[in-house]
Amino acid sequence: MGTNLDKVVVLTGAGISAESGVPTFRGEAGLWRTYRPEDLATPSAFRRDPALVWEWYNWRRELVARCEPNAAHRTLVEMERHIEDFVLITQNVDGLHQRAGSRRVLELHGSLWRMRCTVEDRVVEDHQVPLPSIPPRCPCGALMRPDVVWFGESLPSEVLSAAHDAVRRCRLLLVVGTSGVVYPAAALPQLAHHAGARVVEFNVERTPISAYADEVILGPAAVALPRWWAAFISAAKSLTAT
Ligand code: BJW
Repeated sequence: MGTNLDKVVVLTGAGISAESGVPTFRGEAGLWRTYRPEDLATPSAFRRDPALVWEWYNWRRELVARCEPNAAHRTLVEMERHIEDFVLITQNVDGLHQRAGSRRVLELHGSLWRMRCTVEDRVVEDHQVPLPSIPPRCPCGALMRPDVVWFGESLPSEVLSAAHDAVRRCRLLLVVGTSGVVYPAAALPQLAHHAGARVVEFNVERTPISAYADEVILGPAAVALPRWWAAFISAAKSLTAT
């Protein structure tokens, strides 16, 4: 275990919220087992049937609103407090990192809790569950859409570039609960590895990232991450004491 207490980046995926009760996308109980991404998570699906897409997002907002952050989310809040140069990058749209208390979160794929106008630049934070009307409309009359990144869409360029910068200069990258198959997010661990950072993966199973990770910790994130952090901080303290 390395004990550098600076330049730490964490990349999270749906698996970190699994123990909070938020379904992942892939795997046995994943959303894509029941719903086809091309019907619900693409710009053409939204053009075809905005009400259907909004019904699905409304259901997911209701589900997530009933969930609480878990011990893995809370560990990342602790890490942000202790580590000066710490960056949390998430692919998740559930907002649980922020609800746990993480202050600076780079949201690569947007948020369930924002919507944006399909005509104007207007982005609105909205936490109403259920939504009072579906599909919601902007005051200008145009349709609002979820402020998330669908397949075939570009990631927000400033967020992606901040994530690239952080990953390029980090010394330690923790990758927590992602299948590592959705790009460009899936390229971030490779980028860190090639830049010389130590890559530690937390997952319940091996993924494509496991092939080059320096350490793979198998187990539920809500157990494995707090345990790893307790060992990390105690090793760092004993090093500074000597
Ligand atoms: C636990 C656990 C526990 C369970 N503890 N772990 C280059 C190569 C190949 C393809 C492409 C490429 N570049 C672009 C593409 C196309 C596409 C893509 O990557 N497709 C692949 C699927 C093949 N990418 C895009 O379209 C992206 N846009 C883009 O690149 O624009 C430029 C461009 C456009 C067109 C052509 C070329 C370039 C956009 C991707 C947007 C992804 N959007 C979604 C939906 C967000 C909104 C919403 O939620 O509704 O984002 S899809 C979905 O996947 C969601 C997630 O953020 C994302 C990643 O999933 P994640 O988080 O990894 O979840 P799972 O379910 O996959 O995995 C969970 C993991 O947790 C598993 O490993 C479990 O084992 C583990 N786990 N319990 C720890 N308790």
